[in-house]
Amino acid sequence: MSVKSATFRSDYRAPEFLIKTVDLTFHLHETATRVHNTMQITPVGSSNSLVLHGENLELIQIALNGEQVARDDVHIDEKSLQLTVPNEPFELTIETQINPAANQALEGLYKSGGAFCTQCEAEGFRRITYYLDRPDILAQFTTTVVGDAVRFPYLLSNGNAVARGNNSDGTHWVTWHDPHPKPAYLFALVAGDFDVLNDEFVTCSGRAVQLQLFVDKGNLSRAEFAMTSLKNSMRWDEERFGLEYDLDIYMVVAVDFFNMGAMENKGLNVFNSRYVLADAKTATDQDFLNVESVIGHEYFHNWTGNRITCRDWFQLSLKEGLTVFRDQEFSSDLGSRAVNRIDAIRIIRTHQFNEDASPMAHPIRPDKVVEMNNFYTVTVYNKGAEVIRMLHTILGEQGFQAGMRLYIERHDGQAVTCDDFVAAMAEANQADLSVFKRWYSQAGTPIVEVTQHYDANQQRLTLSFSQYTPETAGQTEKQAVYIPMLLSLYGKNGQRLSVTSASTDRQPTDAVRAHESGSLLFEFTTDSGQLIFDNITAEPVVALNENFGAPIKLNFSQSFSDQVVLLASAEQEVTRWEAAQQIFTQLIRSAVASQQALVLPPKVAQALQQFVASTMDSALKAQVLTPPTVEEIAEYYPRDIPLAHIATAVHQLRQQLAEHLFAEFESLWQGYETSAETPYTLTGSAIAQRSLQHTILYYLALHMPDKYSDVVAKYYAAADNMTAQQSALQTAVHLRLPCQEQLLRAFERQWYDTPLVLDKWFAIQASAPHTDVVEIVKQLHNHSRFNRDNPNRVYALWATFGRNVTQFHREDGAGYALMAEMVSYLNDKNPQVAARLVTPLTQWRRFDAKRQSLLEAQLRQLQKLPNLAPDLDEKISQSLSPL
Ligand code: B3K
Ligand code: ZN
Repeated sequence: MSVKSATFRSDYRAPEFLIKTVDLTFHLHETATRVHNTMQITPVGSSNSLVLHGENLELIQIALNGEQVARDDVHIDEKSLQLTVPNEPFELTIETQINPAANQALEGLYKSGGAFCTQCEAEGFRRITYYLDRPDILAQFTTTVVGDAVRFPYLLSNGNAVARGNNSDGTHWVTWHDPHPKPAYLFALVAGDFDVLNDEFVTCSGRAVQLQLFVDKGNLSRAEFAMTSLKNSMRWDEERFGLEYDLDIYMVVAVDFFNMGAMENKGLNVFNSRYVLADAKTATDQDFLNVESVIGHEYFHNWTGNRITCRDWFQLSLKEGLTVFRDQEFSSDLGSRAVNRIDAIRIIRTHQFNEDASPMAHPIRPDKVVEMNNFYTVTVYNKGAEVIRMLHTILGEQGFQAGMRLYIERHDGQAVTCDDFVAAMAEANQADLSVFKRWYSQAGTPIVEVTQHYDANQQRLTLSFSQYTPETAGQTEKQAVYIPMLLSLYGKNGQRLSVTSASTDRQPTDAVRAHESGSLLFEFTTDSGQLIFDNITAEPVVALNENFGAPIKLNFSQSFSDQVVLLASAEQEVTRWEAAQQIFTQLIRSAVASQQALVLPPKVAQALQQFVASTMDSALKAQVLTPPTVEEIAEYYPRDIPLAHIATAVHQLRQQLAEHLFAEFESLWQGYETSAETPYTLTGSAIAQRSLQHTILYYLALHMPDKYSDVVAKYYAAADNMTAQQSALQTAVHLRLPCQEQLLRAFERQWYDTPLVLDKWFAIQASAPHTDVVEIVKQLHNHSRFNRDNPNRVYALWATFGRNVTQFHREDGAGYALMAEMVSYLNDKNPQVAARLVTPLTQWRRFDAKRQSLLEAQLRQLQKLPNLAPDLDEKISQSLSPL
């Protein structure tokens, strides 16, 4: 059992000591790196006992104001170092030794291939040296890195390089100084041999910033897109948020061994290579868009995260929710706003709703944490971004930007809380956000019920709203939340009604206001309420929660005819897409309930045919033609998820779409085939066209596998880009087309030596809807190119398998046993990755009795592991604890 105990948000205490400056010297060595650390420390409380964090460190020596401290006067345990210090400013020097080569947790200083690199967020710096490793300690860092001149020509750290030199023993050194005081989690060091892409950005005030992108040798051409994205990010933050970069240099290093996407270390981002390396041959359109968004995200942290940081880790969403919102806006301003919004909605509906229904449910600002790494979640990040988006909806772009300006003016250079952020937003807008703040403290997905009543005599439409939030793990009492409900009224002919006012049962007038998006905004902040629209001459069609303005589940029964009106005519693309999703969801759920075959109603089929034949944007067509997944539908069932029935209904829906739209699909496909081969470009319209083309090929092959197998194989063979290759392979494998083996072999041969691409090959097979996937995953695990110690490989094969709900939850429990074995292995090596993989096991209470007992047995077994890491311990205990 692990020794780590929970910490609570309410236990926050201001620090008793501040660290003004820290001077670090690293003598790099694979297994014995020496870290020399000199801190200027100022006591600010009355304590003369200093406790520093430290883990996996070997203390070499310690000196206070230049005098050695005797070992007996220092108390060291597994997590800390304590000594008695004077009640006035002092200098503390600590030398420690660490073993980067043995560090497989990839936290602290570790080796990625031949290079040294660091990851310090959340609490990795304490694995480098003894320190006050908490985000409210802001210090100025000066870092000297000493290393072999041949193997490590580049020695990098935060800030500006201020001195360098060579030693007679074949080593060289560089000293870096970062003028911006920062918390230790933003510290970074990289040493290695790279190819470098150099560029420059001139800021709005005319300062030239040197840009450098470091990649493994031979990968330079795959770094161009990331560099362009970086410059776009810098320009966008100036234009949309008025925020300018603040150092003379910005560096990004791509490494192959990395637990997550990337890290916003000040002036020296470290990236998982999958979010840097991209060219048409090896990256899909989605990969390119991901590179753009992660490059943007880390860059935007420079203001929302680095200049203004978190007071404590419970406030993580202060920087993450806000920065995800900013990167979403960046991608939307540069690309398709509707597709970006749809992607974000799908993430919330599948993954965040799932987390809300899990034993690890937590508010976007958690109250209790055992292992902080467990809280880099879709709730903190993506629901956090939805909460920021709701503020944006309520305050409008101008009001939101006024709030941002006040927030930055007030808190630049500080470590602050979510409350501070909301206070700035409220004050800049003279708004009362006290009810709104419940979004920060309350976990769970609110359910909003709406009924529509039309009185023809009075020409009056009444919409009745009520809301409640089902209880979540550890939080039973719930209050009404502040829901900015965007809505529109349409005539049955598809004309939007120009309604601008409504009354309620409480307020007489102005219960709604015109919103800048074109919809009406109803601020629904109580348990129940009514909206009354007068002078409505005929029963209208109502579009509710447009743009998914609030992250809620909506219960609103609407006829197919009304939904078809919205699909065909709504002014906002997201509203059209949503209408189709609602139709599909309703069809799937009724088929599950009745256990009868799903049949597409003729009027729906007809509306979809017209939609596909219309001049609507291809990307939106592709989105409309992509119904909810089994995972998304499963979130409608709190208990006894009828997995097999959902899977059947989802499959039948796809078959029905393939059948009813076959003629439209065939003619579109013929158009693609006869149009001249166009070389790959990454424009919005080319991306959109490919997404529709690939969706259509899937449906054609679903409907006529034998005929279209050859078409898929030919399309694969002719492809000049990874988007086409990947999609053809996925269609072949997921539909088990006759060409499947041939394509799998061709892909494997072609990309055998390109791990990031071969990851797609692993993932496609692990996500297939076939009953032998468990066995296939087992085999692939032993593939000569699989490496269980590289997080990217593990995510591609194992995390993908864990998300394949129908096959992971195969009735015999074989998936559970396999996953548990992998989790046990990773427990000793990389607990962060282990904790990610254990997630699908922890939701055992939501399944039938048989699966429950199989899942529970695996969890109990894992709980007995010797040296169970706190990451796993927290999730497993949470999952097994009585309700
Ligand atoms: N801030 C980092 C995430 C750190 C995760 C630590 N386990 C990346 C990001 O959100 O930008
Ligand atoms: Zn972030």
